Amino acid sequence: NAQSASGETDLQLIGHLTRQTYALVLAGGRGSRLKQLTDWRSKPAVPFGGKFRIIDFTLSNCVNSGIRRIGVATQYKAQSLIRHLQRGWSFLDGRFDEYIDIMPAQQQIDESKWYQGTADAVFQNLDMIRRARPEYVVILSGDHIYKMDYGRMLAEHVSTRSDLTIACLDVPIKEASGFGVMSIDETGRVTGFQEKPENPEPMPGHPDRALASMGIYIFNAHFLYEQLLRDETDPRSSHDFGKDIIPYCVPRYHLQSHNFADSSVGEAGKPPYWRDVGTIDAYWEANIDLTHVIPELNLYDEDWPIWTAQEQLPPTKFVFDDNDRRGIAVDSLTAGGSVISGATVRRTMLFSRVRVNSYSVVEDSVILPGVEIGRDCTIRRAIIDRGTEIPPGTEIGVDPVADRLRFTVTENGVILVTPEMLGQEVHSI
Ligand code: ADQ
Ligand code: ADP
Repeated sequence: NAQSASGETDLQLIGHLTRQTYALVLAGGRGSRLKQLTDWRSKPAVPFGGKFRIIDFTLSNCVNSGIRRIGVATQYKAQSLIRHLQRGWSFLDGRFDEYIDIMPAQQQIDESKWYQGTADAVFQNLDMIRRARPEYVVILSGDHIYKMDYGRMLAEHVSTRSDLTIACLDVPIKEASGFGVMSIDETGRVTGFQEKPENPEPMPGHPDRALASMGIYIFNAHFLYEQLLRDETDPRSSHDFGKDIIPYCVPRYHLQSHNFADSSVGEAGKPPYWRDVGTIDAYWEANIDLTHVIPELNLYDEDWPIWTAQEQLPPTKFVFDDNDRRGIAVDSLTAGGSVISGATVRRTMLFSRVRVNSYSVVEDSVILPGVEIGRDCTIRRAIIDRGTEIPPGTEIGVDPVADRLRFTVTENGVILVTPEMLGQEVHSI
């Protein structure tokens, strides 16, 4: 029938467009609101969801959308990120013209000059992008958790004949000053853009919502090159997309908005999922949400797999021994290589290679890879960073005064524990 025939044509068209696209993932940010979680690694390299790192979501979106020529611009403490990309993403090794280019800041042009704004990060890698001869360039951030089909956004970008398309979602107005805030006309064309305004403009008819840029841009490649070259010679520019390039382009060119709801990948009837996980509280909450009976984010969708570096690990073992000490975990996720012996784990995200020993109770917590929890510990509402050894008998989340003396405690009472806070060396990041 006519409908399925046109659906097929759409898919063919999108497949054609994604093959002409280069994706550049900005992965240089520290994410300083994540406190000590980003002392040794950049935000995109922070572990998330038991097996993944934050950047895996953006990269999986690329691969699942059919965009397989990808650059990753790194900057702040990139070692852990680069190692992860080499271990997990090297299947894009250039065969079939599918690849990941790692673009470390300090190796380009002038060694003393790190990237300035986000536009400068792209400008410094322009040669690498040009060599791929793309028609379209997607600029992404490696900082967010979401599932999105960039192909659908690309199709809209092409059908509206735009120079630049910006993905957006509506956010509560009180959070809007952390974003680029846009106004659009009835055709979706962008008519105004303010980066992180103090008084964000509400959406027409919705005084409590604002239209926020997600920092996801699709440029016609030649238009991008022109704009970057122009911007780079402007002495007043801070060389940032949100601060400089987009405000300059709004009155001069065709900028289109793309509604995230139209390309978000999720179950029908569920609100589109997008999280910044930029603070300790948001990070804890997004991980704990995955332990709920029906989480907001579905990691089990085989049509949209999240790819990552998989360690070769034995299965997790639960030991229920002769003395009736039960090793159990309920409402929890556990990655491979862990042993839960004679301990109780509830509503907790356990990453790989975790040990929880007898008489210990762990609740509402996020336990990163390689953590060892000794006997007789009580741990509640905590994030325990990679490789921390929790000595026997430790209490975390029991006495707020004692917690504040040793650990980082958030407004919402989430406790961050790192090896250094316990006087231990950091062995792995
Ligand atoms: P922010 O996220 O606040 O706002 P920014 O700090 O520039 O903008 O970071 C954007 C992305 O680029 C992040 O992923 C960061 O890690 C990375 N990054 C920053 N500087 C970099 C550099 N020099 N080199 C490599 N990577 C770098 C942006 C937009 C807003 C929009 C929000 C949505 O400016 O308009 O609303 O994203 O989150
Ligand atoms: P913990 O006893 O604190 O849980 P251990 O590392 O001592 O941690 O032991 C892990 C698990 O291995 C124990 O829970 C127990 O089930 C099992 N185990 C340890 N020692 C023995 C033993 N001597 N005989 C049988 N099982 C044992």
